[in-house]
Amino acid sequence: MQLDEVTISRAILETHAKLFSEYLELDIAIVGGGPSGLACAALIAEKGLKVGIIEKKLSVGGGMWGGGMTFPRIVVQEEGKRLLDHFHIRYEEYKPGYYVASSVESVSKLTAAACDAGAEFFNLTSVEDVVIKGDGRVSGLVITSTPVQMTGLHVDPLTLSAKVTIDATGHDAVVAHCVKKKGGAIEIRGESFMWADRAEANIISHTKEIFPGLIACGMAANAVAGEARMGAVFGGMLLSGEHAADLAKTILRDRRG
Ligand code: 48F
Repeated sequence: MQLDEVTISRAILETHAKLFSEYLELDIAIVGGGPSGLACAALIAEKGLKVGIIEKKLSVGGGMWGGGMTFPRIVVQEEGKRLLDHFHIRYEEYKPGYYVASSVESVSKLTAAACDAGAEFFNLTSVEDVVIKGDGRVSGLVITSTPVQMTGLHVDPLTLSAKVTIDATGHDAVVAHCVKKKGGAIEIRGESFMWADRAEANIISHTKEIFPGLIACGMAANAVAGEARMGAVFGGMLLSGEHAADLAKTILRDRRG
């Protein structure tokens, strides 16, 4: 077979433009492809909803790749073990209730699960603002190309719509800050000191709709709530992603009536 460079370029441009255009109207927009966003994406897309993951970096995985201080291992406690099983992530029991998994395998299998479930990824894409109109809820996102953002070039962004948005941007809680910056009534208390047990115990109650149409998930939920951080234990991230998926489904169902 003789390859033609223009056909390669056209294949990329035409297929991505078509997909991008279809995904400008989403059921669920997940901002951030870290562990909580990936788990959430896989568990919502599994139910047949149209899910897009917007990730500013080249690769998804967020803070999970590096494990603990570059040692590529993560710990998941008893409560999160069933999600390791759900995503076919292998682990060993280090001590009762402490399960250790490869961080690389964990990111890879969460990502594969999200792909298999039908979620679509938009990497190198940064969320820089939200759409809030007369109904007072977050109904879309303003997105730009990360290289454009990094270089500070004066290029206007694009916009997508989403019935529900999930802020899974980690410690920075970027989407919550976008809402607050323009006067939206969200109190962002900021992350507190390291206290793994407390942070993990409370993350589910902090995973909630923090503004109409916007759910905080993962470390963003703890940062908004003024909750502790937890370091390289990841059960709470998976469980928070699962809880955000359930909440998003309920919001959509209630809105349909
Ligand atoms: O930080 P991150 O991994 O968030 P998470 O899912 O998990 C937290 C843990 O990794 C760890 C921890 C607990 O074990 O303390 O830190 O809550 O992933 C957040 C993702 O959001 C992306 C960012 O690149 C990362 O991949 N992100 C951040 N800002 C934006 C964004 C933005 N403006 N637009 C798109 N993506």
